[in-house]
Amino acid sequence: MLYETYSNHDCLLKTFDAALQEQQNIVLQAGSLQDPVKGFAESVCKGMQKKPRQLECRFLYDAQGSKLYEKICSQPEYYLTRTEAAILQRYAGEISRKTGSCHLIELGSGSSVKTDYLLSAYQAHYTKICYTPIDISSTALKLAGNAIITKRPDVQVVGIHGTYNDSFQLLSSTSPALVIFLGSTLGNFNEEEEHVFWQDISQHMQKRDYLLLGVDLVKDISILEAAYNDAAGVTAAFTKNYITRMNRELGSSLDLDHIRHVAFFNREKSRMEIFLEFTKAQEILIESLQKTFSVAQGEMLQIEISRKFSLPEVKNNLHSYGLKPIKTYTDDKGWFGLILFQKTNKIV
Ligand code: AVI
Repeated sequence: MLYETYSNHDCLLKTFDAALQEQQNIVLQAGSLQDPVKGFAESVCKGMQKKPRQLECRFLYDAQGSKLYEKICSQPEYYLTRTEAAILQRYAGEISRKTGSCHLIELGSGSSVKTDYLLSAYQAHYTKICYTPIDISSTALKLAGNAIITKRPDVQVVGIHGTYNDSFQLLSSTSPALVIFLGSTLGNFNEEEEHVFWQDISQHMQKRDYLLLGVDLVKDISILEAAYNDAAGVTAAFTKNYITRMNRELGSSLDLDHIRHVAFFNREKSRMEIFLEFTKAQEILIESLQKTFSVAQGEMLQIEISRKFSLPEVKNNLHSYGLKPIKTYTDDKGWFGLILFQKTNKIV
């Protein structure tokens, strides 16, 4: 896979179009990620000034964090990935027939492992498949891209190393498209972030384009809490890796032995809440900004939320952004939902 960097957004869009025309396999890095340490420092500083303190979960995914997340996905308690994969395996053929031939664009593609069911189904029905994975981890993108072009030489891969914001404008040059948003990543947005996200997507999707959305559904609390507190401690290591990243990139000098992972279900807000609890008072230093924040013993920094949904709620909500539900797929236990939407012109 080629890898090129573009700080200018128009230039990125032009190169994206040219790569599609020239059948290149390439990953394009967007300008927003060119100074990740500065972005991280500013984000931590902002999060530490909130009340209660909240850090942005996207910084969980450095190279080590992405690896740990892949490991979480195979833990016995973390049912989300295998349940969604089984739904995809079962219905990818039907989904590909419903949408017809189209450009596949995946937001937050990670390892792209589950997407392979879709690539296989689209290849079985259509020639000339183009896949655009979009992710903030360059390691994950390069590994996934290389694996796909090796296994499926007829699939063209034009990836974007960037944020979701970097990719919305691509939607005007890729129609007809299927936008893929799996893994219940939607659950990591709060309601306000979700609103902005759907507004942006629906503004940029062309009429008749499709969206395939994977959402984790509300279920027994003990199952939810076990999924975020696996016995092998992989989720705890994933959360604590945030601190390792702060120590390495921001010079924070925090003592990891006195910070622990806490995750529980907030029934009122229908979401898992994941925190780092400080078991002794510590100072967080952000060297480049010359800032220090005191954290008291027992204080919890929120690192992530993971909302759990109901199917009618999701379908009604997206309908109001002009995304019409076409078909819903779930597993036998009704633990996870995959919904296919089509863009209409009507915003309700
Ligand atoms: C990526 N995201 C959907 C995961 C989730 O379940 O919210 C992230 C995760 N955090 C802890 N375990 C998994």
